[in-house]
Amino acid sequence: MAKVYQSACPLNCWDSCGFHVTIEENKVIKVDGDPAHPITKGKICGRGRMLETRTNSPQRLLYPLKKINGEFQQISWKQALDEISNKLKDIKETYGSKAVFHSHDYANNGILKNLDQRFFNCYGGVTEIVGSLCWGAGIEAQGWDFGEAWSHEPNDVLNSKNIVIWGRNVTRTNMHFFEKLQEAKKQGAKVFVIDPIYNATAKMADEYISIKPGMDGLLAAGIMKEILRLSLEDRKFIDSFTYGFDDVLVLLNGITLEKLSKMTEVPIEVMTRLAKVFADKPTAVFMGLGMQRYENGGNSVRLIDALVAISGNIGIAGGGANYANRQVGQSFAFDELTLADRKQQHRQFPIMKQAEEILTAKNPAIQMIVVTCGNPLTQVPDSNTVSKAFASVPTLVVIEQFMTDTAKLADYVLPTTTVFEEEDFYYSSMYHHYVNYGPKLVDAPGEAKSDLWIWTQLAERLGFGEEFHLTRDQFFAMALKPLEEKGITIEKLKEEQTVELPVKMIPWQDRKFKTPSGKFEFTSTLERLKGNSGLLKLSVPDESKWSNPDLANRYPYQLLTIHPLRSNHSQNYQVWKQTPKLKVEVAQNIATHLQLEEGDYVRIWNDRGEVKGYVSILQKSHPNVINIDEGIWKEFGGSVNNLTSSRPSDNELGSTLYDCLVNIGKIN
Ligand SMILES: Nc1nc2c(c(=O)[nH]1)N[C@H]1C(S)=C(S)[C@@H](COP(=O)(O)OP(=O)(O)OC[C@H]3O[C@@H](n4cnc5c(=O)[nH]c(N)nc54)[C@H](O)[C@@H]3O)O[C@H]1N2
Ligand SMILES: Nc1nc2c(c(=O)[nH]1)N[C@H]1C(S)=C(S)[C@@H](COP(=O)(O)OP(=O)(O)OC[C@H]3O[C@@H](n4cnc5c(=O)[nH]c(N)nc54)[C@H](O)[C@@H]3O)O[C@H]1N2
Ligand code: SF4
Ligand SMILES: [Mo]
Repeated sequence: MAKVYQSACPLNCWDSCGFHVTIEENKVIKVDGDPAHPITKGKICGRGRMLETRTNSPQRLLYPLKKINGEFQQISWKQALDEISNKLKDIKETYGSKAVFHSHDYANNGILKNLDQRFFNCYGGVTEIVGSLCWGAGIEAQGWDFGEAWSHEPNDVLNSKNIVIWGRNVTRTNMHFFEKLQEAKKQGAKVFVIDPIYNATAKMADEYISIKPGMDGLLAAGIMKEILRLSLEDRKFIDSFTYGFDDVLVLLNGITLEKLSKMTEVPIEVMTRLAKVFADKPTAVFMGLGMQRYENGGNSVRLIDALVAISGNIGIAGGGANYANRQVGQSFAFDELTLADRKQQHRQFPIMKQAEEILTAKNPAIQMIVVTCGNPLTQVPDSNTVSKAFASVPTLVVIEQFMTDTAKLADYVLPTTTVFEEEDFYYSSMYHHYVNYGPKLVDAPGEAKSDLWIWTQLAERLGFGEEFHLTRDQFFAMALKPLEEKGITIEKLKEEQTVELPVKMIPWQDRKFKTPSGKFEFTSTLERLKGNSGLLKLSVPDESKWSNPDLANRYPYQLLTIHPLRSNHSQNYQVWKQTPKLKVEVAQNIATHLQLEEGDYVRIWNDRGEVKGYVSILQKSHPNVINIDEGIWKEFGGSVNNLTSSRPSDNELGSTLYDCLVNIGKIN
């Protein structure tokens, strides 16, 4: 008989939903939203529902595989684990543990997924990833300005008079925030959307502001100039709680509004109107992550933070420079979980540059790559170099559920469980502050095993098995230790399914910032201490007519590769009912200029690579913009990351995935 159980979404997503999962005879039948979950309220997206299809898919990896003479052959777990652990032993003895590179991302937001780091730390410390393709530039930027990237709790938006959605594709990527927006709008709040693409959120907005990609910092500067000209700034906040305001004045006085309007391609009267909106408090800004995936991404977020600060919208109900909420992740005891103090050796590769670093690494060169919770061949920029790098290493081990582009390249593929086949608890530091519990509901198919089982088996063979001789409950308790005194335990989480974390609901209400000066910093003292200027800049993307006119002549169009509607990155394309096709969305002016029609087959290229796909015309988007949704597999026409650049952002910790010029032509 079918029975419904509570569970949780593991996907890397803003919303971290609670689930109702129907199980019949050890099989997942249906995945729905948990009506009792405070954010989910019974509604989930297609990606969540498709976890049923993914779990039951005949394409699931079921047995350990080893590549022999270019072909995968099924081997036993014993053979796979013995061979991999022997290689790990030999590598450590001969080259040192740093000769192993751990390539990972955050495909699964379970707390126990962090135990991969426990394994590699106990092994002796490996070459690790630093930075993030996803949100790195903005997190670092808010670290400089506030001392931390913290957001307001979801319901606080109902206190806002004005809500500015700055480059977040809310309807598509953050659906439960969209519901809150609708509620706020019903109560009379005005919604503004700043985005180069006229997306579904823009359609519901009171005003859509079309902007040239990568120019958000300059728009913030223009609005600040108007706020100051009209004397709308919050003098009290600036004088009492900020540092470096004189530097902002110097910066803004060095450029005219006309120039800012020309560069952002936003009319001056819009800047004036937005100045008044920011002064009509409380005004909340909700930044997305797309707009910081540019060379100037960190600086763009800093200029938006500065705008929110001078208008006095920080630390007040209904205000805020909302980006991510790191308070959530900071609630757990990661050092104990990962045994951070156990590593003896240590080396870091920036996540963007992992391919180049692998190809050039010396002392030691990379001998083995282990991939967990990631699909770097599809998701990391400059795929052609990534392919070359991952193919160049003697041993590539990929722990996966599906035969992805990365898995295809592997020497060993180890089949792993999906969310409903193991117990964990799930959280996301992107939007809300609730943690969800997910029990084991069904057995894994074939011989698929959890990541934790794999680490435990390898640890036994490498002589540190005792560090994994803990039950899941013991690991959970370890992670939740800092919350114990507030009454949050694994027992409570199991009983209540969803628990609210004790975070600050309105950050910076006490005006005590986590910066070295204790103030909001327009000029970063943290950066000054490192010998840098720490000043805000009026910077532009690396690939633009303002910074590289020759390149812009050859490649006149800006390529965005935003997140797909019906897939979480590369995770869902293979289970769609219809075979995916690469869709090339082009601005109307490009279509007119090149006489492109809906459905035309086109090539998009730059010096790094090319892809081919079918035209779809974007209505009302900013001129000269092309979009191809990210994540599509090679066999369906991908990867779009053939075209993107591996340069890091201005503060080194973010990506420049959308800072990408291309050309386009029809294939006859
Ligand atoms: N459906 C779906 N939802 C997802 C995911 C998914 O893969 N699919 N992934 C999840 C993850 S990991 C993340 S990081 C989040 C990302 O969530 P979002 O930040 O919402 O998504 P992005 O696709 O990165 O880009 C968002 C918006 O930024 C706009 N944009 C691009 N460049 C600029 C610019 O220069 N200026 C401005 N103002 N806007 C710009 C794009 O047009 C797009 O509307 O989504 C999460 N949710
Ligand atoms: N061009 C372009 N590139 C992008 C982006 C973009 O906007 N444009 N977005 C970037 C962003 S925001 C992000 S977050 C990254 C995401 O990059 P990734 O996290 O690498 O992307 P996913 O497609 O989610 O791939 C994760 C893989 O992990 C596997 N997996 C799922 N669960 C588990 C598990 O429990 N254990 C193990 N071992 N494996 C599991 C899945 O099957 C999947 O193949 O991509 C980045 N890349
Ligand atoms: S992918 Fe996001 S919105 Fe969809 S079910 Fe999972 S957490 Fe909810
Ligand atoms: Mo992300």
